[in-house]
Amino acid sequence: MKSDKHNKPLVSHIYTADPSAHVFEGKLYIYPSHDLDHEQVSNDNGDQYDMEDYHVLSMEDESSPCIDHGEVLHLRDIPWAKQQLWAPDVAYKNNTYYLFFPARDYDHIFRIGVATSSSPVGPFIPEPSYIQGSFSIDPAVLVEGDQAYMYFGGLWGGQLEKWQTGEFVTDAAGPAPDAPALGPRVAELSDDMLTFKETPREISIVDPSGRTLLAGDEDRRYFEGPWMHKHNGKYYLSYSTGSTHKLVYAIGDNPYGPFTFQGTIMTPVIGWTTHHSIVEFQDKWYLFYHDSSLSGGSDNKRCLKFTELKYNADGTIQTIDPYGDG
Ligand code: FUB
Repeated sequence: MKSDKHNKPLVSHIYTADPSAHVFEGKLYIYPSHDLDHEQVSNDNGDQYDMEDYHVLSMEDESSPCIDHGEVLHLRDIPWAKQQLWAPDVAYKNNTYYLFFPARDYDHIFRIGVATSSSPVGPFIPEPSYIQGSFSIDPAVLVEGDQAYMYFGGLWGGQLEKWQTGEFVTDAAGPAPDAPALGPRVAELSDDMLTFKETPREISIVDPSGRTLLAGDEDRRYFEGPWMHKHNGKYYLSYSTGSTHKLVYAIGDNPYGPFTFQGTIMTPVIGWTTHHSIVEFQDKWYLFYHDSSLSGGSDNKRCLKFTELKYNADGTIQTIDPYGDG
């Protein structure tokens, strides 16, 4: 039976967004961004998302209360980061929990950092510098046996357009509408999870005919918030389409792709951003996401929610209407 916690704010004492959900030690842990109630200007650069710390949430099962374990990392303790702690993720390997997070450095460039803990609820101790060679936002890490891959990247405020040459170009524009869309990036992580083992590669997302999605195809092209999960041996890359506010997915045969576009996981939510994660827990699959319902629609004051995610027999995902009856 569906718990009455589905599609409701998971917590309401703080604003939360960008949930990365994982099962650690038999329990469900959720690593969100912590939205703050401030007066920053709202613009396409994302200045309104001016977050300063991370909390960890957990649930024993889908019906139990969601516990806030409190602040586990603060901006003031990260030597290289100046502002904007955006969407994080956590991975477990080497008996250690690794919190990966994007932030702007003192040159206003988004980089991706890592902090470690022996516990899934932290506290997390940051490394002195960001991961060398990292850029842009929204890290999501897939651990497969001894290997781990980081997926990342976001357009507009996430600065992915500025890295097309491999260097940061301050005023670089995005591709023309009829040119190939920018793809998210993937890099294998080193065994100690603290560095990239390789130069990040751009992921190709193609339509069912094998043609690369175009930049003007805003209903399908990659914008931000990548997530990677495996189902029946296939690799599912899911992400936000940004300007068209959808969560969509593409399927591939290996961690690097290419990935073939499939369809929509979730139709638009209240608020501009949409960001998610997918996790299998106690024999069900769940979609964690956010909307701005708790604040009455304020883009930078979001709240986490979850619902069950269902596959069809052919491996495709059933589209979810966040405000439907289903
Ligand atoms: O929360 C700040 C940014 O908004 C995230 O990094 C994006 O994915 C979007 O949700």
